[in-house]
Amino acid sequence: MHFTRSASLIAMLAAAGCGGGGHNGFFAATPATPAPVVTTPAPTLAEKCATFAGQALGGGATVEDAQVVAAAGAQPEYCVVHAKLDGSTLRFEARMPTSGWNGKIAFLGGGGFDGAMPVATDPQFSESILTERYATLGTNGGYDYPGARGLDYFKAAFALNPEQLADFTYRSEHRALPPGKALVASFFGTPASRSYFEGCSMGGHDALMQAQRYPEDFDGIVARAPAGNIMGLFMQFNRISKRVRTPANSLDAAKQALLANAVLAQCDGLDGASDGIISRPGACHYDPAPLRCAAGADTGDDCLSDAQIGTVDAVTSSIASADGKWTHPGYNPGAENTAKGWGEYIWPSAAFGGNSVQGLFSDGFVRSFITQDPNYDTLTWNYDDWLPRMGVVGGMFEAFDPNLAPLNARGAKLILWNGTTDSSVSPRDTERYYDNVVGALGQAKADQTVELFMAPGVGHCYGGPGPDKVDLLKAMATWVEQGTPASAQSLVHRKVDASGATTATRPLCKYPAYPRYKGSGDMNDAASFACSTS
Ligand SMILES: [Ca+2]
Repeated sequence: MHFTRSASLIAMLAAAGCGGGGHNGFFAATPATPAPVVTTPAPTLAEKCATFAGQALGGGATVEDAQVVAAAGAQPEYCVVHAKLDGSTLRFEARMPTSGWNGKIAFLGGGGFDGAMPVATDPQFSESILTERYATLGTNGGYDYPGARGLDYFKAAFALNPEQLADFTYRSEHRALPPGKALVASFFGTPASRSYFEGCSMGGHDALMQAQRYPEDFDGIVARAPAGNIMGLFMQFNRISKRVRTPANSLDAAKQALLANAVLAQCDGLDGASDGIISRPGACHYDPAPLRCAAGADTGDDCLSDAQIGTVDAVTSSIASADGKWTHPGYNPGAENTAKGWGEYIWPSAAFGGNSVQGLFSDGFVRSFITQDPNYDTLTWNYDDWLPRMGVVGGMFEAFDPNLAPLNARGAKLILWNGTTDSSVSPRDTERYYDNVVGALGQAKADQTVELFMAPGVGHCYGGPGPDKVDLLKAMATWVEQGTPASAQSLVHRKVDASGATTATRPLCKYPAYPRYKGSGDMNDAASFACSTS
């Protein structure tokens, strides 16, 4: 359509030029007039969008479709392009604003077992992706999960396919980045000046994979609730879910509240504020023994049986495989009775056939990644019987390598972030990873490259009693482009209500510091807190 319009415009301009030439032609001695300069107006980006359909991109990918999508909410009008890696089921999506592009790429990490394109409007992503008009890229993780996500989604059948397993576990973003960059450069007529990556959960895992295995790919990487210790995570998921699937081992709502209140009574005030937010989980050292029922039997909702205490111990304690290669540190106590605490991943639900979200995910992992038997009885699984296969899968999937020297040498940056009541990606694991990086690089080099911020009272990726919103991509861009580390930007976590209004703020404290109440002032105001390590 736009070519037709341009062509008619050229015809009009040419006609006007001929008229002028006619006047000049009246004087015979006049030197030959140069041909009139006719410029074809460049198509607008919106007009350009559809021309990409069917195009081959550098990097072995072909565009499937391209169309303009009207602005909606925070999302400005954009050109959406879907492309497929040739000979593969790996696909990626680009969303490129049709005006006001900031010249940069934000690559979005997916979530769960992937199978769909991540979108920047999801609440785990930084708001500046849309407000500052990044071009976004994201992949399907190597395969498309068809239709709505039912329980079959968690079976992760794709992992039985070696190519899809490789794409999902470590390489989908790395493969999609070159054609994605080529597409962005072609669309805007200039390459992106910077490329950033942001993801949460499995997207956080992917963020760590980029930082460790492909340090040349991105200028800055934001890893929220990063499931880098993915092998240990699934071992712990299986361990806990095996227990809670036996009803006598699980805690009903009243017992969950009993436990949560006992934990708060011991640990809430350790940060100076009795506000329902445990900001020093590492100092909590909670022991459920005082809640034990008489003789350890289940005698009612005012106590825990030995089996139930065993479950609390399983959730909060560490495990390790016999070869010492795969470990998990357990989860923090706190928020045992809320959806964005232990409720989200740990407790079983009738809606899941008596299974938990941890159980659904780990069943898929055990059956499709490890045993490669869709009917394997996951209640009998013992990781120590599968160490060779754990080694093969972990060699692709684990993203817990603390050697960030290549990232440091490039001058690229990594921001780590985790909620303290996350019951999927353990906050202890993210702290441990940071500590390991400091151990590998030394504090001075680590400080050039990585910072960790814990979000007290925040669950998996967002939500929970604690303030949870912070634009870490903006913080990253400021660090990379202006040299000011995130920890020197006076950042705050915000809690927002349904209308988007801020109802509470807390300072972001660079780990190992936490926000400590000064003893006076509004507990909903960040100014009433100071970052402290004691
Ligand atoms: Ca507190």
